[in-house]
Amino acid sequence: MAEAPPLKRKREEEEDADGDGGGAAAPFPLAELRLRRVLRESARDKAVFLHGEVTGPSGEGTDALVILEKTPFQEEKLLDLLKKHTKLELQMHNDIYRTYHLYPPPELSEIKTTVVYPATEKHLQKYLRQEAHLIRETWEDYKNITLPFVQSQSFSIQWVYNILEKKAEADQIIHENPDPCDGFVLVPDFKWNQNQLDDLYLIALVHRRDVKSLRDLTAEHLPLLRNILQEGKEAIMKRFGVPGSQLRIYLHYHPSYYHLHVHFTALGYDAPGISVERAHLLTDVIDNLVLDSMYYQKRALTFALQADKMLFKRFQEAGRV
Ligand code: M7G
Repeated sequence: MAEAPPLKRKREEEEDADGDGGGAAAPFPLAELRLRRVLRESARDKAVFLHGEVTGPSGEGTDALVILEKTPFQEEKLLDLLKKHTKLELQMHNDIYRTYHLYPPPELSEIKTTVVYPATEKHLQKYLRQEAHLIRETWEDYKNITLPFVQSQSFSIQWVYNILEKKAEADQIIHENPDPCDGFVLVPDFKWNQNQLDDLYLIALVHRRDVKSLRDLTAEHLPLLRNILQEGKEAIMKRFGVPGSQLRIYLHYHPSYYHLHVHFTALGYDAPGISVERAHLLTDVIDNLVLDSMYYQKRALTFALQADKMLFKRFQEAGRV
């Protein structure tokens, strides 16, 4: 088990209501949440995704997405976990084999809780368990089907601008290259609670705002991508002591947010979204662009789409699935 990062800083509890990320936020009214449905649960990830509704003073409800997730063990807290007011209740005993229910004190049984509030239908859809199909998107498909759809429908990227403009998570920045063209900001991903390195997860957000995804990349972006690779690895080594050879550094295609960003995760961590149909290693992306500047405007890219996603319907209407 890896040691805790040398520095853990507490995040702002939430973004403020106007979305610019500044100022103190009112706490999320968890006790007033009405559970509408369980969108998905994962025994493997020990996580559950909930659609809830918060009823305001006027009586009408606002949708909220709540993700509850059990966190990995922290080595330095194990002694406390075994000794400190922990209740051990026998479940079964057979010969030399016993299983127990262990009830730790509340401070040692944290559940990481992510809240999107107010949540849009798209946020809820993202976590709803549905049947998926592989799509093989040619450049023509991208131009004719995907791009118009993305331009009209994609998630707001205000949170990205808040980070780039230091309106949110400014105290979280691990590294910044301020160059407006070839620079980026490296911050912990909000999937990571920063308590242990086992599930280390950071993202590099580029300063320039004209690159949506892998599809926009050409050789012009090589200096930017090389900066992210090199400086990102160095900054993570310096801050967390994890060498570049133990990092998985990749882009998603499709991403959820169409502002170019690169994921840095611990190699030993099976982070969501590392499957072959979604993750593209940054080193491979750089090599492909060196070979052919128009590589990502020429080749077909494969990704999985859930059957009830609007984009899937567009591909169906165009006779592409
Ligand atoms: P993606 O490839 O666009 O989509 O990655 P995915 O969420 O389906 O993987 C965006 C990444 O940004 C994800 O790893 C998110 O966990 C992360 N992320 C999303 N939001 C809204 C925030 C945020 O407000 N702060 C931080 N630090 N990370 C975020």
